[in-house]
Amino acid sequence: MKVAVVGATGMVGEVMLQILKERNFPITELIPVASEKSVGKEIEWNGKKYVVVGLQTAVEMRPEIALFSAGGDTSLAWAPKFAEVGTTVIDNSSAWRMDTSKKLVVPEINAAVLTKEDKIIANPNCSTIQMVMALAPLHAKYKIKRIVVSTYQSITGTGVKAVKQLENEYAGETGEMAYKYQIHRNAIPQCDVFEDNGYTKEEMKLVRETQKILNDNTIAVTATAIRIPVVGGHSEAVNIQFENDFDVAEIRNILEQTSGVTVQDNIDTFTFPMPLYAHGKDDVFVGRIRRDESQPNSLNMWIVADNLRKGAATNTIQIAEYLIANSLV
Ligand code: 2RA
Repeated sequence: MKVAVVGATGMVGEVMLQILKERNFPITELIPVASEKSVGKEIEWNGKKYVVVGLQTAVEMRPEIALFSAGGDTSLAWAPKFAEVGTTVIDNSSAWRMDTSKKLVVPEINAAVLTKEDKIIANPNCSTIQMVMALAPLHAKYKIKRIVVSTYQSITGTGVKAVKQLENEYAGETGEMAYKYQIHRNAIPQCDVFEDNGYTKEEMKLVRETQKILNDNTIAVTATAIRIPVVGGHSEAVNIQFENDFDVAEIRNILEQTSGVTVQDNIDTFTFPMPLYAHGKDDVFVGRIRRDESQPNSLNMWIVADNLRKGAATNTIQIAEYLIANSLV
């Protein structure tokens, strides 16, 4: 399989390369792609050296698959060009997620929607992926009526500039700011820009993408997305109201049986998920599972995942693996 990684020198791109190697993805030819300023750079992957190429060169090389993490503008401009030469694009930006003609996929949940005709496939937002991984099996069993989610998001979701800002602030140095405010010893209630309704794009992604992936626009979702100075992954406090009542032990059992989900939930042994320990892992970790005693048919839980892995790179590569396994590329 000839595979292009578009954004190969970025934070998610580098994790995609790492995971392609970890999972022994069937690559016969790797095409690392980046912006003009990185063209010509050498990268090493799987014991071999590769020269970074530009987008037009990569299109002309006609890869079977192109894994994108290069921002929405690049994806809007170049994903169609790859698709025109027969490449299947799996894109990490938000550019195509809400396009009604494009599939938005978490393989464990809705990979079955994919067909040979899908040449541009959207990878959901990291905070959406980890939430729906835990909620999809519960929705199937108890039918979700409403979700209230507060996220506590890693600075790696913003990118290298944010990591550098935190390092500078740790060291008491000044430097380029990724955020309007200091992030060290702080919590910033803004992830991405604000929309007209007073919610940020990040919060509205949790609303819109959840409904699309679960294929149910009756699910009410409201979100608050917070940036905090951690690097291991995103954490989410989720309150779910179901149409039907449930048994907490059965909820826990369903989650324990769910592929890609690990339940870490025992307050007697202080066992619960934390980003420090989710870092570098592909599972979605769920704990603090408990009935919401303030209203009927309602549950609280805490969900943690590495936002660069299952939240981005791993999910993207799992989609590609599904396409290959089902002869869709
Ligand atoms: C963030 N989910 O964390 C967004 C984009 N990676 O900033």
